[in-house]
Amino acid sequence: MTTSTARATSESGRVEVDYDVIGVGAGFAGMYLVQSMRENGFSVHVFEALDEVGGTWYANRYPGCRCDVQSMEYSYSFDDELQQDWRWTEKFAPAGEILEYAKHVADRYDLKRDITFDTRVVAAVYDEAGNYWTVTTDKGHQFTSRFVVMTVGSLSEALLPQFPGIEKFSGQLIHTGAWPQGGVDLEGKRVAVIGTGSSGVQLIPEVAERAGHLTVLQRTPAYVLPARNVELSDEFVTDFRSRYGELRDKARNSRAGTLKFPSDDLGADVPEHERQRRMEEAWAIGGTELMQTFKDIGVNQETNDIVADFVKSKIRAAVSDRATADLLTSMTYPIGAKRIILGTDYYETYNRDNVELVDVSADPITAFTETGIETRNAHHEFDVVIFATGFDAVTGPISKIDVRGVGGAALVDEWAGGPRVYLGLGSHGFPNLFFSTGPGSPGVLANMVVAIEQHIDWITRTLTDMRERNQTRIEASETAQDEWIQQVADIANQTLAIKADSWYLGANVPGKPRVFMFYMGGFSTYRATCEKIRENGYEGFVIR
Ligand code: NA7
Repeated sequence: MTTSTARATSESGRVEVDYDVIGVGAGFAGMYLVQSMRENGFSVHVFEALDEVGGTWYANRYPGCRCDVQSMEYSYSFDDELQQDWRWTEKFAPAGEILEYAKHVADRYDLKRDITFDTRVVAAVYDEAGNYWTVTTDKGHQFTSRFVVMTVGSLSEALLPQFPGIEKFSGQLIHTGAWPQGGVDLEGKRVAVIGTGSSGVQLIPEVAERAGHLTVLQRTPAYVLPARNVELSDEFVTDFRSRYGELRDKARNSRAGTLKFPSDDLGADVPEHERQRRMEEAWAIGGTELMQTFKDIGVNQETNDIVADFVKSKIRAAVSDRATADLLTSMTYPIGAKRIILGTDYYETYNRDNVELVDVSADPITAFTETGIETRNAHHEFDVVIFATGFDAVTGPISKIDVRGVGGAALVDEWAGGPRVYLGLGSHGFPNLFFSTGPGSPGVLANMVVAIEQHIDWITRTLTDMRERNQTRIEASETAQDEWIQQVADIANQTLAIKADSWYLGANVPGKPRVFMFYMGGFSTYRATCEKIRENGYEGFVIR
């Protein structure tokens, strides 16, 4: 074990540290952390496990991967010149283009000189006496900092179900979240895709084009809305750029950090023919437009049923085989309770001769064999098995790090019953540790880039205020944290989102506590709350 810099006690009695701030992860959050801290005169360093910036957009390079928030909105707003210069080509950007954007930003602001790649943070330990953190990497190096910011990403810990016999399989096993660099040759092969969440839905039509035969193993069907992705015209881009400032403000003051605004009407108040007309219009526009048609889709079961039935009718119209259509429409949870999925030709793909849908809820996977997958009633032979099985979301990557707070308390123990974070930003017992888009904040329910900028800006301003007042220690109070967690739970409990076994609740990970991880009161309300707390002298935080 080596230590990069010897620590010494300065004349002021304060322990000297290597950096003011260490960030963990160089996705969009870690990159902006470097930029923002630097701009404000803090020394900062970020460690990244992969060998490139971009986080999830670097790891998820499976065919068809793209963002479900419009590209002109899913981008940084901190520098007007950047948003004026960068030219997005499509309404919903493919992962590769988002990665190019991330690399462009890294080069443009020379971010990489403050990022160490190929280096995973394995531990972060707080020293109470000296009020600093020691961060240990998998290379055996230690670095100290006054503050640590977890910029680890929400969907960075791939979930690979451990089926019995998986090690015996002689073909290729791939997870969508760790797609091989050089791509995968699927030409003419017998391919399985396990999982029909966002990754599966984006991937399946692409695999069907290449594979000899594709078997989709579906446990729960998804509500898939047509993305209707298009190339962006010069006129559109020019107009958007000319109004960027105003549009960014609108997004920041919206429910989801996007330019989507729900209707003011309750489903029950709209006559049946008008409901139908609205839903048809929204379906034709595509994207998440359908989810904006009535104000109460997310909270009222009857309104939700109207929209869910509409989608099911569209699926039936698209899929020619009756039994397959039955399976694809067999969802029993409310629409929107799991993350809504945007697809392109997803349902139509099941009309191809080389595509088969297997229901693994009725006939579960029991084991892998040398040549394929065994279900209770059948054996399927494959050359390639693709796991589109999702992620140990939000808390997964944090719990992989041995985080120790006051008195050596382990974060994983403190969070054993679910994450405990005030405002999604700081945790009691873990002073000077911040989370970017952490549990208890709107997180993935908002446009992630907007949410990231809001969090990093808030953290930077907090550190700046503390520097001005010669303060060095900030910690969430236990009372404020308890109240916030209760508020987050109360809001979630008023919605239909708790009625699905989704990764929002940790329900996809065996043994993970079932706790709704996101603040559902809306991004604009959340942002205003964070600002008010700051203006009121950081209410709920103890600073000294
Ligand atoms: P998701 O949305 O968590 O989807 C994972 C899919 O894999 C889902 O259909 C799961 O079925 C299925 N799954 C998971 N484990 C199994 C096992 N053991 N057997 C069969 N099927 C399984 O992950 P994605 O990567 O698609 O999307 C994650 C987010 O990335 C997405 O929401 C966007 O925000 C971007 P289940 O529903 O659990 O029955």
